[in-house]
Amino acid sequence: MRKSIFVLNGPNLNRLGKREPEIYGTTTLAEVETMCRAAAQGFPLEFRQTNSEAQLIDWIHEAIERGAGIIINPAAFSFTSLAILDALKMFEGPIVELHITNIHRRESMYHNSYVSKAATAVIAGLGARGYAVAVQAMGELLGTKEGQTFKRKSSAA
Ligand code: DHK
Repeated sequence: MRKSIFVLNGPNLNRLGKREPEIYGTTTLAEVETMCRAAAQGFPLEFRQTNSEAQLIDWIHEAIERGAGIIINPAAFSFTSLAILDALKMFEGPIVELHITNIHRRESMYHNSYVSKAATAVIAGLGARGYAVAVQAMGELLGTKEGQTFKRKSSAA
């Protein structure tokens, strides 16, 4: 049985589509999930959202046990949570950090993501379609021999 790709979403993303549509667009999280499942190339997909930092950490721990790869939009926790960074450092598979917006072009409080220190790759600024790009890339990576034996090098920090 193939391990799952975990797509984890942080706070306020449950309101995607209604939340500052001029910034985050009008695509709802349910529509994003549909896009992810269409892009999953046969990989089982766990698609979840929470406003709780502790729940996000528990899901990362679950992925450590039964996940092949993690795609995570930590939302505001990107910039505040060492606890999420520490949890991600325990995950040995590929991690794609995803932001709908280009966080580097936004206000300065959005510029420094702790999560990037554990991420294999970062996608930011593609809008909701970035999720499908992330799932497609993760599926391709995991589908290769390299992906199947993927062991993230632990970061120096
Ligand atoms: C989503 C959020 O909720 C914000 O807190 C981040 C991120 C940006 C996004 O672009 O997906 O700053």
